[in-house]
Amino acid sequence: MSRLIVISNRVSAPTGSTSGAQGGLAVAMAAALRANGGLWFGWSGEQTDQFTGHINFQRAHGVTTATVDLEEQDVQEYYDGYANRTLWPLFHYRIDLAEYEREFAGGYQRTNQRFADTVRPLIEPDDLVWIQDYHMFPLGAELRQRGCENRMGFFLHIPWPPRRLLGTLPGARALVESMFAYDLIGFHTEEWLESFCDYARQDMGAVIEDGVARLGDRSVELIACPIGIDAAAFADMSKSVNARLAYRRMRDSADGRDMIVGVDRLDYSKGLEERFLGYERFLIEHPEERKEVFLLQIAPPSRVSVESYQRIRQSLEGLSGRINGEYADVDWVPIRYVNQGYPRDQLAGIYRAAKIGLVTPLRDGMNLVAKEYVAAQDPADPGVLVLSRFAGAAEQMGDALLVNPYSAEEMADAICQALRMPRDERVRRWERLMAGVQERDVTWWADRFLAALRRAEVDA
Ligand code: ADQ
Repeated sequence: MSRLIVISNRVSAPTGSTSGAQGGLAVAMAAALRANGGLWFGWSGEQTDQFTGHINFQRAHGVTTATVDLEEQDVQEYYDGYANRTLWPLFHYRIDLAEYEREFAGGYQRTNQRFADTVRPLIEPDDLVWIQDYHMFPLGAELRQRGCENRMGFFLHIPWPPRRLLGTLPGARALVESMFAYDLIGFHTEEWLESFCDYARQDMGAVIEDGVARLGDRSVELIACPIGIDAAAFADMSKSVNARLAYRRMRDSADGRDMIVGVDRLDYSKGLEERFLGYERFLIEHPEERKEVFLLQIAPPSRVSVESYQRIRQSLEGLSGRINGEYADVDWVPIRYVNQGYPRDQLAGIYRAAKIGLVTPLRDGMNLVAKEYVAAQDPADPGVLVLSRFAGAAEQMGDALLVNPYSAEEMADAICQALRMPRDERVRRWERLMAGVQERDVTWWADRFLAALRRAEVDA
């Protein structure tokens, strides 16, 4: 059987825990690597003065990881620059925030070439190569140029933007053309896949038939393959001692009030300002409910060196301060806004204590918080998921209350509906959501992608 080479910007070394303490992606990759052998390659997260290509191998719990340090300039241009200031905003429909700089594009290409030079000698002829996410679009083509004829798959964890938006990116064509080096490309949803096809067809003249896109003498198979969570482990974890303690702490501090919870990286794509405004609208329209609920928003800062992330942080501080100043009373604060991360077991307890999971990104490839919230609920008395129509997860989670996050009114109505929803309806909706979360978990996702990659037609 062929070995597996996973390549992603960052690598999560397995901890050996089976309790859901690690994120789903790390668990699924570790399981696939244990089953197939091979290794996981990526950036160490460390910076050096000069790129040396020295690989640091580590072996833990049956998985080999191989990481390299990057030069400071690479980190600035490839990671902070092209990945996080160009592609991330553009692919989340925020061309107003996207920065198009030649240095970023050049640094991105150079760093991908460095990754290709470094990982190429580690790849044996029969290995399956699986490259992850927007940091590494051109890596497949770079590896092909270095004589790599292996089966190669790519999975995109974020949305694919509409064709007219992508058209604003200098070099968009070349980027998409480079993706034809892969044998298989996976997206979370049909919608992202369709957008890719639209660009490839209309702007590049690709021919797409039966899930295969052809351009010149290259062809690539395309699939929608939604990622899931490690559902069984997460559900178990929601009953662990630490989860129970967190649950108790929340219930005690709630003092009989209903808790609404939001958990997100602090990122403009997650719609946090709109969420606060939707919640404020609910407070305005339902003064009688004011002291009966509160919103707990957990949002650990991310990508702090990027200016747009500093701005969103400031703006959320202002907004939560204003709303609290306007509506709080001596014995009640409407928003508890917390800027720190929590261990996953505590998070599970917090989700379980919340009557509503408010997951309202403006755009999201999938959104795993929606699935974690469902997995953590008490089957006898589950809470209600309020989910943005614009999260990839909405394609699978039609039993949530789906909302347009740009509409404060819709969000306010959904909060009200969720708070008043009878228990039997909550149970009915939750059972269907949970069945989906369990069936299509992260192992299902990895197995399905790898099975498709093994079957994919390979160009001669
Ligand atoms: P993200 O944008 O990071 O992922 P998401 O899918 O919601 O978004 O995953 C976030 C993860 O971080 C969740 O597992 C969550 O529990 C954890 N997390 C968030 N806040 C936390 C906190 N305060 N403390 C502890 N943990 C916290 C990208 C894409 C998504 C896609 C995933 C996977 O943007 O759309 O679903 O990759 O493909």
